Amino acid sequence: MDWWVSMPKIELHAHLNGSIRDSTLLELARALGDKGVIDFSQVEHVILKNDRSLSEVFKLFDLIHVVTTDHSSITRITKEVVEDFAFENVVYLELRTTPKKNDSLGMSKRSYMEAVLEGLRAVRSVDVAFIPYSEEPRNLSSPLLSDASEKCNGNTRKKIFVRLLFSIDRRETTEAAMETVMLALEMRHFGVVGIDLSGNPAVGEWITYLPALKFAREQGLYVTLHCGEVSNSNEIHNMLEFLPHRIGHACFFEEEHWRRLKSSNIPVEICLTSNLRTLSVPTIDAHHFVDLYNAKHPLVLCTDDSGVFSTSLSNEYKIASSSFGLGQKELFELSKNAIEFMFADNVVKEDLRKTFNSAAKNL
Ligand code: 6MZ
Repeated sequence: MDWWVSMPKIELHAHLNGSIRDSTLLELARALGDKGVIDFSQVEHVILKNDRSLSEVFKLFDLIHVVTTDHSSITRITKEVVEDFAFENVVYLELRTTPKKNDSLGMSKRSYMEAVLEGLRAVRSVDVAFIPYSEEPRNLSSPLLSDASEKCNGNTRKKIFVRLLFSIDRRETTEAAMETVMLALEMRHFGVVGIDLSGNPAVGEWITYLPALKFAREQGLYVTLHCGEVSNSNEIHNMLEFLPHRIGHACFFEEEHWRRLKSSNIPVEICLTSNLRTLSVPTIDAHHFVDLYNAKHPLVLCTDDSGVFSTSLSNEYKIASSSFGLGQKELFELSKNAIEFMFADNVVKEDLRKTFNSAAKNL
């Protein structure tokens, strides 16, 4: 496991609230129990349960949202999630989250996202670079991006690039989806680079989100879609026709979908543990990773919800190695290749190529 931890990694599919630490979730739930907002004894076993079907996962998310959706909890979770990824040598993180509105807490989608940004600023143990270079004031060392050569215990401090994707939840209306896209455009200078479509795949219609997704792409935002998490041939077809910049999962694809995917070269975010836990693939041996990898299709390994599925990105690489017989060299290359599909500018990509090249010499 040590090797997979020390290898530099790129995470392109991580949901903020799905990446919450178990200990934090339990602590926040207990505090709400003490205040009488929830019955802690009823939720404890739901949190601690390990195997969940896809529909149970979405029930858990509803519970997580009750527990986490206030400004200070969101700030805390963001800080911890970034620290956890940086700790296992994730050098670039695209973190996605659904901007939420909650009138009773005075929360708007904007104030929710400001709480996330506060969490990025609150990280002390590593350098977090989330403001795009084009927005950095010249000749000023930004308080948000401290000097990467700063020493910590004699070692160069770790640095992690973070970019944000705003998620549209499939329960949302066209107007709500559009509001999320408008907010993403307004917050671009804080490293918001794209839009994700996610949420319970059994809910909602593609046509509802299409106007907002089209608008996002026209305005230069990147778009990634949860695609084929359940069997829905028409929707998968329509999503692939849309030509998103990336897709996540691709579990319930039919022959026609594979053909279209491969000919359009859309990179796929692969989440092995998530797909197994939610029974979206029958066994690891049957996972479409193998076919796509052999076809040299653009792929990236991701965690999806490291908290909910008790995994880490290092663990996903370890699973790929032991399940598909891939060696360290192949998986190092796979990890490095993700630079080509990330939603970041060329300055970041160049910086990361150097990181990987120097790691290749040292590992
Ligand atoms: C689809 C998922 C997901 O946005 O509150 N989410 N959507 N499929 C998945 N695979 C299992 N895992 C997470 O993070 C939690 C939200 O992310 C989406 C769901 O909408 C979930 O409510 P945020 O930070």
